[in-house]
Amino acid sequence: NTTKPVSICTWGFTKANETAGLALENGYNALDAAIKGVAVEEENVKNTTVGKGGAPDREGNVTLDACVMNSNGDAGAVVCVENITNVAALAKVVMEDTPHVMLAAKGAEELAYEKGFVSENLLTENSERAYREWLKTSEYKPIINIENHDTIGMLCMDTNGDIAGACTTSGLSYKMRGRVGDSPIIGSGLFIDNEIGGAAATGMGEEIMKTVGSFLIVELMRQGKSPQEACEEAVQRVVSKNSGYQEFQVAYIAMNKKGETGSYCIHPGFAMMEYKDQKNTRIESDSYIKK
Ligand code: SD4
Repeated sequence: NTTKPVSICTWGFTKANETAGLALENGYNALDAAIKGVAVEEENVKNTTVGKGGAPDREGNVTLDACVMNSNGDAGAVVCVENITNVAALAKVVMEDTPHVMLAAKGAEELAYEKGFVSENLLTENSERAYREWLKTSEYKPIINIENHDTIGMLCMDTNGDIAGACTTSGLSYKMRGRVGDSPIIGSGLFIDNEIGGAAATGMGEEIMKTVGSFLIVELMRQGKSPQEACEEAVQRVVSKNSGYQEFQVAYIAMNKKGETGSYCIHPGFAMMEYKDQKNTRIESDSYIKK
């Protein structure tokens, strides 16, 4: 008994998730709906962790990371890309129009222009002001705490019951130049296996990568765990491998082939959006550390 279509995403991105949900209702396939959904946040200059308006690295450059995965198991990713807002759509171009899975920096940017993407200044006045403020102390604390992150990972199941997803971010604020987190790494920030389901992550990318979190969740669902149980076990894995877990946030969302969903995180404060039965609902996530 499968509910479809379904869309879920990290954080309270009401409009992004609704956009994806409505696109699915209108017959979009799962990947195109997810890309359309996350584009809402890529274009939202108030979101300082995704796309245009994203916080720069510690030298003042906004560099974006994204990946997509479709229901055939094809994947595309771009890392450390400047001047392009819709990097999830660019990741799809890498997947479809090149023989590769991942392109970095200038090479990805050049491909974007070749395909008609426009160059934009991603550093908004507000993020430049915040950056200048940060420069006064230049305290390099590459720690994702509970509030200062808003990466969007999205999982969609279309009316055919096929699952795909997208994940897009500007990464850690004031990161080292060239630093890439989990979000564009297939298996870490996102993983889809259309026979089983999908998962996506947000939070401290280094910890998510070291435990290959999204792949782990899909494999746990393959073994029979529910999306909720699988997210819990993946958070448990991070916690058991790093005794410093009190200091950073990691959060996961997951969906299986029945359209069942789950989410879990280390610290209270994480939520996901779920579009199901034509309703778009915010679901507060349970956490390893209780309030
Ligand atoms: C990263 N996981 O680059 C991302 C950061 C994030 O909301 O999720 N921010 O490590």
